[in-house]
Amino acid sequence: MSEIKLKKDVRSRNQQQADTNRRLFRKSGLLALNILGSPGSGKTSLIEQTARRLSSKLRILVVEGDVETERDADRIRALGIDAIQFQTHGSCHLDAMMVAQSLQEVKLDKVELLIIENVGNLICPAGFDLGEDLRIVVGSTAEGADKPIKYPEMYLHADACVLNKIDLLPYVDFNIEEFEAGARQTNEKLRLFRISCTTGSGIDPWCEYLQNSYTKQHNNMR
Ligand SMILES: Nc1nc2c(ncn2[C@@H]2O[C@H](COP(=O)(O)OP(=O)(O)OP(=O)(O)O)[C@@H](O)[C@H]2O)c(=O)[nH]1
Ligand SMILES: [Mg+2]
Repeated sequence: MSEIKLKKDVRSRNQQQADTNRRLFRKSGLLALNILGSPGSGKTSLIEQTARRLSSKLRILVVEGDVETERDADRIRALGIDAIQFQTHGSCHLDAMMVAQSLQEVKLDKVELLIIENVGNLICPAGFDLGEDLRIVVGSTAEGADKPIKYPEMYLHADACVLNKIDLLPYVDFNIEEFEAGARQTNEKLRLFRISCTTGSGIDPWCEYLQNSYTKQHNNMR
């Protein structure tokens, strides 16, 4: 089999499972997030902050994707939030089958907000639909403002972009306008958030966006 044919088969199998996941999520009435971004951009920190604010309002389940270790799931569990760790043992992204496997034993009708943290990587996760409702790309001021134009796939299909670590702006050479213009150039519909998970700055509008998205989804199902 040629490499191109093999890639097409992998993508189409993934898409079938992603469609199945999405149907299941819709039936359960939950809002599913796929959180992507480079290693260390602050994906888990964002989930921790989100869980702290929203766990009294929405029942949250987190699926953590990592190449190795249970560390990120342990961080979420330390907050009293249910978390499942999926270790890919080498794969640089989650796929829809991995998500389905992670959720096999879960009663999804008890979940209102499902947060999936993808493997830290600015390339591969972009090509794999997991069945999510919202795709969120997390960047940080430590990575350089040119990332959206250098890795456009990540931004192209995202619904929102969180720029994290804005507390570092006085110390790093980072042009926030350049970053946001690059992100918008790739995807003009992108919702932009400026956040610091360390200070908590910008977390409120982000959580409001999630709550409104959940309410909209829930009302649409009636
Ligand atoms: N200064 C600062 N540091 C942050 C912020 N958010 C996260 N960090 C730090 O950045 C590092 C990486 O954060 P994580 O949340 O583990 O990043 P991640 O994207 O989940 O990393 P991987 O799962 O390994 O891809 C940690 O040392 C965090 O404490 C922030 O807003 N400001
Ligand atoms: Mg993480």
